[in-house]
Amino acid sequence: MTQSQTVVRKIRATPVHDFLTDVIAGLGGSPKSLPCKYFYDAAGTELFDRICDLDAYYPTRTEIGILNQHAREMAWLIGPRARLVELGSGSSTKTRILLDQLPDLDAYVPVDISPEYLARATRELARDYPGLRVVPVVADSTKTITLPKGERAARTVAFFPGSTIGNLEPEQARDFLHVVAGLCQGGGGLLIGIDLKKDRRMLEAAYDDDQRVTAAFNLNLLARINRELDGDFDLGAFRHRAFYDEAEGRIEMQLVSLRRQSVEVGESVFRFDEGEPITTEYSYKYEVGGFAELAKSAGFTCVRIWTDDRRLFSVQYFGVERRKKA
Ligand code: AVJ
Repeated sequence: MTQSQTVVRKIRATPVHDFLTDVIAGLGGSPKSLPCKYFYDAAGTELFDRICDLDAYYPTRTEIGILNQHAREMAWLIGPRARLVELGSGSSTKTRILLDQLPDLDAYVPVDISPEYLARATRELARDYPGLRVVPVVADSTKTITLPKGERAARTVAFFPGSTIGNLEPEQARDFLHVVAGLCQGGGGLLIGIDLKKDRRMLEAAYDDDQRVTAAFNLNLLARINRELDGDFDLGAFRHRAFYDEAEGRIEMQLVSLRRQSVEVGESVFRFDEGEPITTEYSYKYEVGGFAELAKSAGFTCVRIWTDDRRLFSVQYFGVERRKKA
């Protein structure tokens, strides 16, 4: 294989999670919960793309604005012959802004939980960036990340846009960052998008839009359980709720049972009281410096922080010391 060829590795269809096991554990718990990673089937992915286009959902366009404005500086920090590993790559839209400034990348390694999404993004990138080596990896990047060997690369830089790290509780986020620091040790780095704390009204409007797209996105989780796990959720008997928990610094999304009811999922039965919530997602918001502190505690050094004029969102670049701290 030469560097100038576009190489698209075959995507392995290894199961990355056990949906049924996680649903039974989550609905059997008290309080009830479901992991947010299961939002992203084909229907959920489409709904998420619509969320990103909503006026009320400021993170996507704000982050894209920051990337557009500072892409050259970001590319300079990423440096020559780097291997760019994107965690939760989705459609790779934001990556293109960086790729346009990185003609000498060693490889682009998109890591995503959805094989379908990954296959499409890889095809489209291969078409638009001839000469770019694209090495897709199907994985739940918040669990274990096993990367192909990258001995040709001068360094590994992780790209984690979208404030997706906000789904993790700060302690899990730190553990995750520590793993990423391990991947990027030896002069690499991390370019990460972080949503910022702000006015409650603006936050809540972003997660409870009046076009009800986020509500449909949330409820699709129950529809997906019905489709894939032989569930009998009555979608009309649950309501989307999203609120900012200021003490915890996070948006919490729930599906609230509108009545006392029982729901079957495969062989299991779950009882709900009227008003009982299922927590479906946390989305943590950070202070600019607060996140940098968290990253430092995971072994990173803060190099550069960019924000928009209104300080709604930030993109942060961290380096990793040559020798990883324990
Ligand atoms: C993809 C996790 C960054 O938390 O803002 C959007 C997901 N949920 N609207 C977020 C989401 C509801 C999103 N992340």
